[in-house]
Amino acid sequence: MNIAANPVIEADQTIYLKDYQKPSYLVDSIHLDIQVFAEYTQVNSKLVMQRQTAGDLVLLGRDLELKSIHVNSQPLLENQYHLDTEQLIIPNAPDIAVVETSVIIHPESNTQLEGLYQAAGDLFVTQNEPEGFRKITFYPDRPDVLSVFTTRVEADKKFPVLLANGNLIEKGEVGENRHYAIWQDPTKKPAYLFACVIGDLAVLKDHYVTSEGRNVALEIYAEEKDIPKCHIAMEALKHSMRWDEEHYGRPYDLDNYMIVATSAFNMGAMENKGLNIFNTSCVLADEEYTTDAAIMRVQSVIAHEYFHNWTGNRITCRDWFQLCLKEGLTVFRDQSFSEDLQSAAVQRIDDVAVLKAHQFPEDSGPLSHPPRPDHFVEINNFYTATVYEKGAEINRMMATLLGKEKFRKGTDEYFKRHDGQAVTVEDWVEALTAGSGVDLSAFLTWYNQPGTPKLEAKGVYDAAHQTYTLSFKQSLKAHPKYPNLKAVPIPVALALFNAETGEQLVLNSEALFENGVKDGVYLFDQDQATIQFKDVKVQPIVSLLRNFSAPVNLEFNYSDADLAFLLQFETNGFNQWQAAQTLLERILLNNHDAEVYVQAMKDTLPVLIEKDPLLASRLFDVPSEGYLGSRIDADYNPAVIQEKRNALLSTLANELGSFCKETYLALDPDSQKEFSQAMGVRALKNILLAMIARQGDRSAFELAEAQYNHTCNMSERLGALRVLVWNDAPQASAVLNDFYNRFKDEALSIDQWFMVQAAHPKATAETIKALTEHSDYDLGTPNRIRSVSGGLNANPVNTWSFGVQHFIELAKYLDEKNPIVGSRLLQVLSRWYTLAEPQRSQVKVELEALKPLVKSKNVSETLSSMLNV
Ligand code: B3K
Ligand code: ZN
Repeated sequence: MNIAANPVIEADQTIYLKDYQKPSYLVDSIHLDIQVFAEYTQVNSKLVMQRQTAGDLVLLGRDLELKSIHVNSQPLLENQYHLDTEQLIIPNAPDIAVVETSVIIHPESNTQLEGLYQAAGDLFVTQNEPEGFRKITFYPDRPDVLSVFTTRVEADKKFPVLLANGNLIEKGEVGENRHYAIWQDPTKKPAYLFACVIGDLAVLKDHYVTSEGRNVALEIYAEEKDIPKCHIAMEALKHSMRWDEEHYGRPYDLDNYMIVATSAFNMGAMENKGLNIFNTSCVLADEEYTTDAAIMRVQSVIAHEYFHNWTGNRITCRDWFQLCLKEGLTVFRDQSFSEDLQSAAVQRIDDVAVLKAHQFPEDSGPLSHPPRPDHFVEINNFYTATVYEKGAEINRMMATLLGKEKFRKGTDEYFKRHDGQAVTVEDWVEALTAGSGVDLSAFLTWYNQPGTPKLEAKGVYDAAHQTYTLSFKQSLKAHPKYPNLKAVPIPVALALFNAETGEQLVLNSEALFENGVKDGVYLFDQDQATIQFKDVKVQPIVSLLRNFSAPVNLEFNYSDADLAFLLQFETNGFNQWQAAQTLLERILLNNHDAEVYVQAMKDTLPVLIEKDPLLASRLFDVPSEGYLGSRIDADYNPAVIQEKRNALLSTLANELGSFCKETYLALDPDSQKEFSQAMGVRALKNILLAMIARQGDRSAFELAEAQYNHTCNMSERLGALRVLVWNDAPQASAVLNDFYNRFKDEALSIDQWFMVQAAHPKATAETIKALTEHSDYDLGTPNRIRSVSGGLNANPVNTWSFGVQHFIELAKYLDEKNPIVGSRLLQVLSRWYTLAEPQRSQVKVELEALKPLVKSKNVSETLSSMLNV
């Protein structure tokens, strides 16, 4: 009997992209037989393998107890193979080898939530991306090995639901108490897309007829009480199916599509072929129990996983370095889908806000890496904002440059060329180039180098010659590991406005053409360049990077008055928001006067609230303390930022005075027909309520209490709860108790209850201790850990004081129990080196002290990168 235990970290386990080699064997088919028992699970597998290149036959396996192994029906003697903690190697294997293994695994004690694990008493699920399948059976577990899977699942009848990918081809009984189901997936797929589910769940059923006439059975599995909360996800699924047909010409290819919800999940969801597994937080949506933001997220994640069926599943990645090929493209696709669901400008604002709050800091610190990394120790550490969000931006830039029609021709070519294959980023860019007829090869530079480019621009108006000259310069901060940084192609969407009237200028199209400005987009792909607009009869104000046409840091010599002008007159909602953000950042970080912003808001809001209340609500977004901290590279003092931000919030509350209360009282979300409009009104009301409270107006508490009590909508209830709790209103503890009692059986709502308290502006170490000692706190449920840790981290003063210990303790505890989540939580501290002394050195000592205590590749790699500044 051999046990492949957890690997011990060795000196250098770095894997390099340049070392990629084809697998020596392919797998034509795999038959899996998974028998679940209370104390163990037995997995028998039969792989039909064929030699492709010279070399040993290599099967990867981790934490597997090998009971038997046969090749071409002959038992393999111990001296005929090598087994270590990570792989089983068979030298001199025949060219056609039928490999049969039997192993024992322990899903019932798998806390890492990777491979097959028991998620709750009555539920077993899998998570195999990127390398979980090797924890189920021995297999060439790499994305470029595609095979046809047949799966037999057997379990006690107390688990009535037995699911795997593909079509159900047989089911039956095994003795009195056990039963089985056999599933076959006709599509070849890599092992990371394998899934099975064994449990006791209820199901919501529907169906969808594809553009090709295929009638697809749709099923969402969840706990019985949660089935009513699955309708929004079901509608979003049908909508996504139609959307992908209409926008990319991609119909669904199987007769069923199943989604299973579980609360024990490390991330949002997983796109297993025809059998998605979702975190409950990304599938359950209901106005009474979950917020508007959560409802939007459910729709976008449902779409994201569905869109993977083509971008990820039918065309997959050759190796894990290419992760952003499927993730960047699929995020771009889900963002575009969501832009159709609500105010497109607000969707863009929210996506860019995430990019700037997470990806920009990541890319300027020790965890910076190219969207396509060229080396890693633990691939799970590379499911990052850079791979996902910056990856999406690269696709958006190419799409912007090509325009709708050519982009579609490019994607059509990609699907035509590579359906059924495991490919690279180069294959994608080449197909787009061939299909569109536009050479996009320069965009590969974006994939291959790290860092956020700085885009410096200057504008000069010459009234005598009626010209407006714009000059551009791009640069990247030097990076020790990437000495040859190159200029990247930057699509700059722009418009000129008449400074007197606020109207957009219609420009001389011939001159635009000469300058290379097409459809309002100038492609800046040199280190420096200048363009000139002619016949500009009035002083213009330029709006640059409209809709955030490239993921760069823009520096332009705007006056505050110019920004106020853009806040009011830009017709691109994203750039209105960007102007507000720049003004607010200047007030907070460069001590500019708040008056210009306040006046611009007064001038803009009355009309905008009528037209687009959601966009109006976003114009109030005062950059968070965390975001502001990420803009500071040295001598960062979180308390100073907090003080300035609080002062600004008070100024705004006072300056906007009676406007807030009058508007609050006049707004009624129930009078809106569209969900997105009602959501906007709710968002606005919550902001205004917080402002009224900040003015010190005691009636705010009564308004909040009334809002809390007279609604069935979670966004309204939570908005009111926050105002009462965060301002220590006399009603605070009563509403907290009420909320708890109302929702005690609703895990997602209770997550919010934890978060509100952890994010209290005056939360102390004791507050957090009390929450983590609460009987509903559970270190086995990532959602619950994130609710408290996320709440704590909303206040960087806390993060960088007692929070340091909190996150280090979590990383230590999770290092063995759940290293994926442990590594992720530790990253909260990655900007420690920007702190002012003595905090900087204190945190460094604590991080150094953690080093010898952690063993997982996940946490160790993150920690050593973090310390390598
Ligand atoms: N592809 C999965 C992510 C898997 C993460 C593994 N640590 C979800 C998604 O991006 O759709
Ligand atoms: Zn994805």
